[in-house]
Amino acid sequence: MKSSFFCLSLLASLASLVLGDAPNTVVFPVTLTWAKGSPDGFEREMIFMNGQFPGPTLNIQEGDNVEFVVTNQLPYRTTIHFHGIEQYNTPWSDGVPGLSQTHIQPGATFTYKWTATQYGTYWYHGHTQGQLEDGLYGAINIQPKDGTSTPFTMISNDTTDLHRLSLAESNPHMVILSDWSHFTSEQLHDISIAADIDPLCGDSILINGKGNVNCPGVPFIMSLVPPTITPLLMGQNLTDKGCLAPTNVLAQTSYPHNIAAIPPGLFTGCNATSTPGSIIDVDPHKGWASLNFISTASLQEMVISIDDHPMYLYAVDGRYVTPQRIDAITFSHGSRYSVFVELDQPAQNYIIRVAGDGLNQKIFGSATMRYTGGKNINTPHPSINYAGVNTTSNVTFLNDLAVVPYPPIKPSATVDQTVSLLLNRTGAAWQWSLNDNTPFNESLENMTPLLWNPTELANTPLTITTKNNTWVDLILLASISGGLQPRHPIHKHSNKAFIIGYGNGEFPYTTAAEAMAALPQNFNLETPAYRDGFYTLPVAQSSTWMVVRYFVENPGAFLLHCHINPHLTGGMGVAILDGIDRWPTVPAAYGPGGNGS
Ligand SMILES: *[C@@H]1O[C@H](CO)[C@@H](O)[C@H](O)[C@H]1NC(C)=O
Ligand SMILES: *[C@@H]1O[C@H](CO)[C@@H](O)[C@H](O)[C@H]1NC(C)=O
Ligand SMILES: *[C@@H]1O[C@H](CO)[C@@H](O)[C@H](O)[C@H]1NC(C)=O
Ligand SMILES: *[C@@H]1O[C@H](CO)[C@@H](O)[C@H](O)[C@H]1NC(C)=O
Ligand SMILES: *[C@@H]1O[C@H](CO)[C@@H](O)[C@H](O)[C@H]1NC(C)=O
Ligand SMILES: *[C@@H]1O[C@H](CO)[C@@H](O)[C@H](O)[C@H]1NC(C)=O
Ligand SMILES: *[C@@H]1O[C@H](CO)[C@@H](O)[C@H](O)[C@H]1NC(C)=O
Ligand SMILES: *[C@@H]1O[C@H](CO)[C@@H](O)[C@H](O)[C@H]1NC(C)=O
Ligand SMILES: [Cu+2]
Repeated sequence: MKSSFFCLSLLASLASLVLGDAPNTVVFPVTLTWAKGSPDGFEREMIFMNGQFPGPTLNIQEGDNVEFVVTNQLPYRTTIHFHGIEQYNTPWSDGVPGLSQTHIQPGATFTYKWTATQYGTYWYHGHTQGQLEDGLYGAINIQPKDGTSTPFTMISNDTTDLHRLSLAESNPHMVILSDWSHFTSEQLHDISIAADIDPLCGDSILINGKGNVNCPGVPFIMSLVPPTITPLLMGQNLTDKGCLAPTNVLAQTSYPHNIAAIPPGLFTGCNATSTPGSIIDVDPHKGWASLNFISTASLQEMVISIDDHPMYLYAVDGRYVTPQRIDAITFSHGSRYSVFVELDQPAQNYIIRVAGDGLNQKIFGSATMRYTGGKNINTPHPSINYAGVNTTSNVTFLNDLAVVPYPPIKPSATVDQTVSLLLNRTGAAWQWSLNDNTPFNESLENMTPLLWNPTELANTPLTITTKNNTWVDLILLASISGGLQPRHPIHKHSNKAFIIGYGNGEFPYTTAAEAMAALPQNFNLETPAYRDGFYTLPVAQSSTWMVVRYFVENPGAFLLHCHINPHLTGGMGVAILDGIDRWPTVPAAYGPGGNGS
């Protein structure tokens, strides 16, 4: 049965080469190795994919079948997740150990097979412990099917422009924004537990894998702290790395810490480097360029802006939106924003600025957008500064919660099930939870995958079950009772969801319907954002809440988790057993004893 299917799909892919129609099968082999690298001028051990960092871009067409073949030559176990990819009818290829598969052992090969049921910008990354922090990530670019309706006439009705926008969309510049640490993920996790701290201090920002360590000095860093934030520093300076001191009890709680277990270089000790940054070459004869930004950040919230070039946002998390002209975008961890840039300026170099603007750290990186034949830049006109703050009063920031999907789609007005989830820090400064103060212990990576045995965590707060073909509300309650909380980029595996409401304060309601009756101005059921990440509001003065609504249509075991890497490894996740009444039969190759191919 299986081998005849395989032959059929091979035949189909051969036929499509000739005929150009039936689904194509794209085989994409990736060999993972552990070697020394110095993306920001400091050498450490890290992960390479086919000898590259970031990994190679997976370029495919909507409808293609993908065979992503991972050969693990790391000295560690691993898995790979495809961020935002639905895994429709292939939940065993979602890449979460303990949920959808067992680990890929050193020396082993595993083939993830899935179908590109959506178009747009996505990415792949390691999903075993903190491996994302070791550099295991790359871009996915899925071109839409011919005839897909685009929103580009909302940018221009000029036929030349429209032609150029389409060409730009077909040949995008993939721009990966990441943050980088000089410590390995394993070291960071061990330190965070030994010292009992949340290790939210990095070394550099990388753009397409290149960056620098910047050390502008404490007086300059302190000049970036607005007076309203100064009280949160509790009389201390930010460190020379721009970080909140690990002794800050508001950020790190008053649990007993072991500050002596923090090695030099983690929060303090800035050694500047000056390696060449990334260059993105654009051709002004083409009129427009598409920059498809992906945040693969582990720690930092990042603001991006391009000198002298407004951006026409046209897709978010891989899907078209009603376009907007903006100057700056704030990126949550894992999110994707695709923009068009009109190449109508003098042929020069322009700076792409990326600033970490979180309370945890002031950190900055840049790349160059170089016009073909361009000379060096003369006078930069930045829209944002080193801290990601506007430099003039006319800078337009994207409001990510007000983005409208295109074509318009909206959720059901009613739901079949409501699940309230408490976002809290639990029991230690490094430890977080997403339900009932119960961390999703990292040792759960070792369980028999829930896909094979969905009752394994029954009667614990660590699984939620839903029925197929139903609408579900997830109410995300971020509680002030555990102290300050940053915005959490909560990511749902498998399908996207509508962000239908959010606000500050306690949420004394049991359903969205009750809350809507009391707070209609906080809800939007007509044009809500449709995302695979939900960026909760920060908890500073009060608790905050957010309601996301989704349709269950793809049975399987899918993680819902915070995408701040130390929060994920610190337990901030819960397994959603979607469509428990229609539980899938796992193919032998992906079940017990299967070899994943
Ligand atoms: C293009 O034309 C459509 C239909 O008339 C209109 O709705 C849209 O606003 C126009 N686009 C621009 C950029 O003016
Ligand atoms: C903060 O930094 C300034 C300037 O570098 C220095 O004068 C001051 O003593 C520092 N304050 C603390 C509390 O370390
Ligand atoms: C910074 O560089 C100096 C000189 O190379 C070295 O002694 C020191 O250990 C470095 N500090 C960190 C935190 O890497
Ligand atoms: C930044 O924008 C805000 C809001 O428009 C404005 O009040 C502020 O003056 C701007 N900052 C600068 C430096 O112009
Ligand atoms: C803001 O205004 C200044 C001064 O008028 C102008 O030079 C600049 O281009 C404007 N910036 C944006 C982003 O529109
Ligand atoms: C996580 O589980 C492991 C294995 O059961 C246990 O040793 C460890 O103490 C747990 N960690 C926490 C923080 O509960
Ligand atoms: C959140 O966790 C803290 C301990 O970190 C605890 O005191 C508090 O009660 C928890 N909040 C809720 C609502 O359970
Ligand atoms: C789950 O529900 C969706 C939406 O109704 C449907 O398309 C799909 O076939 C169902 N899956 C199963 C396994 O029943
Ligand atoms: Cu978080």
